[in-house]
Amino acid sequence: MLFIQFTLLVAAVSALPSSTNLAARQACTSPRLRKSWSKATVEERLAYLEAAVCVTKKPSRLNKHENATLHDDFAYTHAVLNYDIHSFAGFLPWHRYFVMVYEKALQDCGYKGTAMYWDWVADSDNATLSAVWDPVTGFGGNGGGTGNHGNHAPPVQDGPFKDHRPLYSDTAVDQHRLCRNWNRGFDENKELFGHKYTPQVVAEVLANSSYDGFREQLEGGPHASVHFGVAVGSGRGKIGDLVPSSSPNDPIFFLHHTMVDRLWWIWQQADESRTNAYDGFHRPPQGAPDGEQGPPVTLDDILPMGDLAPNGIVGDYMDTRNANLCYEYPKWEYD
Ligand SMILES: [Cu+2]
Repeated sequence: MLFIQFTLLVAAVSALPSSTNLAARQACTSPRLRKSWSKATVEERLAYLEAAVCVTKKPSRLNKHENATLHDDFAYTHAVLNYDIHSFAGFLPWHRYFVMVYEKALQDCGYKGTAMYWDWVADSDNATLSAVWDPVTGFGGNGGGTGNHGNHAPPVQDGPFKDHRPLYSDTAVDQHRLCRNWNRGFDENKELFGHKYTPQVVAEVLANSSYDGFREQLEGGPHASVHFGVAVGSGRGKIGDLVPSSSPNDPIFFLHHTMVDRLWWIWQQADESRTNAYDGFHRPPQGAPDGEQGPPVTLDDILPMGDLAPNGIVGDYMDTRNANLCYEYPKWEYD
């Protein structure tokens, strides 16, 4: 009898999130609409860029290195956690939280808007022509110029980040100019691998009925293709900033991941039961034999954020209408 009572108590306790953030799970009253960069006004874009430049000049919170800025903290945090935040279910909620931490950093720099996304599905026909690459109302274009850039791809030549000097490559101190190395679409490829994220391809990814099936195809397909399309020019040159684990070095990272987040939101919107749909397995410890997997994921899992921000809990980052997120996106619009 005693044993049964104890079991019931344990069951009741474990039904609650392990470290409840009940305030976070209150619904917000008026969610904000996150916009596509190409549909924002010029004033909105310039306000975003001004704040993004401000983040590259603000002092570090982590204080790992005397030259580090707040922007470097984002790259470092992502790099140091690389193994724990990619290639499993936690990829989507972790990056949702990470974009939110960045959105707050922009707002601390006086920005009044929300995160915006690069709609690479709409731009997939020739992503090099996207509004995001504009030298004045965007993030500047491809790397270029002459000279020796060591291990790095050619530096970005124009736009508000042409003087941005990321401190890290992966987790190593290696200050360099922001660099990109666009895939120019030779052979069977479209520019920036756009054939990997057309409306048709992405609609197929969205057709997955299981959370982790959807996550795996989105992460390995369109998400990865954008990283590689911007940074590795068909593997024939040196690697730009958007590919190593320090990929937040390139401020376009946050617009890319806001688009990834939007696609997850669109997938969740298709059925009410998907708001809290979360399944799959943790990764095994690093170096474990091939084929091994970690324990099943749960909504109580921790989203580690290093010293950049408090750790989160997956369950707090599932519903974008929770008070701690409080945003929504335009729906699927490519048919
Ligand atoms: Cu990532």
